[in-house]
Amino acid sequence: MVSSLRTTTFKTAAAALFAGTALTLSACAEEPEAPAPTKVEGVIDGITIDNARLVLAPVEGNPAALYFDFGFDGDRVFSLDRFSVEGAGSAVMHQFGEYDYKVQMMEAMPVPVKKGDKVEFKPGDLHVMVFDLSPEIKAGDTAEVTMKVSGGDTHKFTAQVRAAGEER
Ligand SMILES: [Cu+2]
Repeated sequence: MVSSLRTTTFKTAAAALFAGTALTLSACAEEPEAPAPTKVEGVIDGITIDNARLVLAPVEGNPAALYFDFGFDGDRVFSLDRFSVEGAGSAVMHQFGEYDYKVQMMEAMPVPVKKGDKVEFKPGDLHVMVFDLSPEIKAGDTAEVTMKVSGGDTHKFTAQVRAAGEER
């Protein structure tokens, strides 16, 4: 009788202690200054972007093309699939391929990335087609690009806006 009472008391105390710990943890997680390890909004550790340029179409209103040199030296694996450009209606990853007996561009499959990989988005190859770009965005400006990888993390970078006739 005595021993079973002790056990009950112990269990209750343990439960209370556990509840207390859980409360402390959740309160801690809600504090804005709680350090989130190596997690910065809009930055994926290990990604480098070089030579980013958004080349406008010769005819205003036609889609622009985004090119850049992508590198990754982090420890995770993911794939590149979704892009958005500030001031544009949509952005779609394109690749050239043969379709209907003609070489033409089409939506690209997600590109898997691991440590040490480099991917060149370049003319005649993988690129991002940018649709419904605001006419406010002119050659000489910069454009804000957001890359959303599998898993939902984003990496933001800036591209130089170039006129159709400039070097691609
Ligand atoms: Cu394209």
